[in-house]
Amino acid sequence: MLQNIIDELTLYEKMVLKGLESFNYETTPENIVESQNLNIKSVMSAAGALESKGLIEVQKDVDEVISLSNTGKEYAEEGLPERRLLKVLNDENEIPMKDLGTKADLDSSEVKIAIGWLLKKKWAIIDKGVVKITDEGRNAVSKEYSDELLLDKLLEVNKMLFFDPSKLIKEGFDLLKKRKGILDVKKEHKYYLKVTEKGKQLLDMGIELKEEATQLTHEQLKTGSWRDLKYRSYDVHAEHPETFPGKMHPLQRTIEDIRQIFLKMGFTESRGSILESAFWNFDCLFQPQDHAAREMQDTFYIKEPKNVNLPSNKLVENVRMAHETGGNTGSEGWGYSWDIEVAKQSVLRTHTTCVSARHLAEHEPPLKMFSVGRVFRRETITYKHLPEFHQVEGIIAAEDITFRNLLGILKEFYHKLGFEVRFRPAYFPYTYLSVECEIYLPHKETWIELGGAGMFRPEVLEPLGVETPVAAFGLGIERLAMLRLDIKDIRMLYKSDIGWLRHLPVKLD
Ligand code: FA5
Repeated sequence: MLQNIIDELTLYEKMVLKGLESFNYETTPENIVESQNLNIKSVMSAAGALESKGLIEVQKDVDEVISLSNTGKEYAEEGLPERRLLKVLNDENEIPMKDLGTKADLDSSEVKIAIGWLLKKKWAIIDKGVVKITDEGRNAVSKEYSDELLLDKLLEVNKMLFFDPSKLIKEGFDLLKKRKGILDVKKEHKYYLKVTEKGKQLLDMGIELKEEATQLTHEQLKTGSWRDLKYRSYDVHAEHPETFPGKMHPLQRTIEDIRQIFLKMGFTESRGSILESAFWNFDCLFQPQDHAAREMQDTFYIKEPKNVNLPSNKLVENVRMAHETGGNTGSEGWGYSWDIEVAKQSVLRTHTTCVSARHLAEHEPPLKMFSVGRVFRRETITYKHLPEFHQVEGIIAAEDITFRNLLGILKEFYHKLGFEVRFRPAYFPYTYLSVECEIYLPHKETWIELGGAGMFRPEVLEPLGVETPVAAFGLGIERLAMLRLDIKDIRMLYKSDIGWLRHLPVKLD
């Protein structure tokens, strides 16, 4: 393990570690720069890498540092303006204001500063336009003041820490900071490097400094000399920026997964259209024309086109008979007068079962068919209801297909998606026996309804000319996706919440 870490170290990282070892495991980056003959950038970037591997600690301090500005340097070298004026005053005792500049070799702005500070330091007084030296001024001639001592010191040492304990400096600083543009106060980052216990263990194992091959030349490849070079191991655990590769939307992912399951179970896929006639959506499925689901408040009826062509007369007549009298189905039918105009109305399909009905009209059993698609209902939106959602629909038609087979297939399907399913008796106008599938939510300790299923009734099959039993099911996909993604609100699937989408796995469990 530690050897792996050694193998993954860059040459610079090794040099910094070795350098720290020679300073008894801790020192400043500047010392490493000198001892290892590296530049500060390389040392700091190697230190960052070593820190992320837990081999050293990088302590960071911020110092406030003072240094002299250009004016400050000039004052330090030539004396403060008031000092220069004091010298002349000491010789001449008094000087008229107007002569100050020439006598002390100061420009007009410096004269102003000089007078101001002469008065502040009580080195002179002004009397009727004449500047006169005071006793305090005479005493000051041979003394250096704290501001001047600080200037001298800064000139000598270049910069010093702001928090210097010396009183002298503090007083000097207080005086100088009242004047503009003499001192520069800056923040300086200071680093200190310390080898951790893990780093020490690594150093104890011995770190060899050897040049590593970084870029191979054509020559090295041709002659095979690349074989004898030393390479650094890749650190597969190195920190890296987070990336968000493009991936399928989780709802589409779920649809694709469902598709794969049915294809692997031997089903063929069929597609229908979103715009359907009431005939295929309802009538064909033995749903009476006064059924609640057909009402305007449950179904979207389309204005344009208002009507859709119906299939062959024979099929339409068979359906009429099934509804009115039961026809040849052995049933009494619904016992009302069936209206072809109602059947012609165009609707947005309310379920995918119409795709199954069409498929049965066009294909001979035995068959196993599934279809996936959008369906539409006039629903109030809630955490588990949408007006537009997806269903997966399927039929299995063969001589010996039974209700038990249907339950087995549904169980198998949900198991493949990792869910436990249970069945409850239900009612659909087009199936008998009928069930609803429910899935267990362990964290809520409840069951959620995911779909309906059953054996198509003779009133459905006979008009379509189907002579074998047909098992059918229709399952909601959004609700299934909610379970897979562990989301509490179905609307999340249509929200385009990029933060949530980015952090979802590429492959769902
Ligand atoms: C049907 O749509 C039947 N056609 C299913 C069927 C097919 C039964 C074949 C028998 C034979 P239902 O209306 O219960 O059934 O809808 C099926 C599933 O769609 C529901 O269990 C639910 O998971 C989902 N679903 C229904 N309404 C909504 C909605 N508004 N929003 C989201 N999902 C819904």
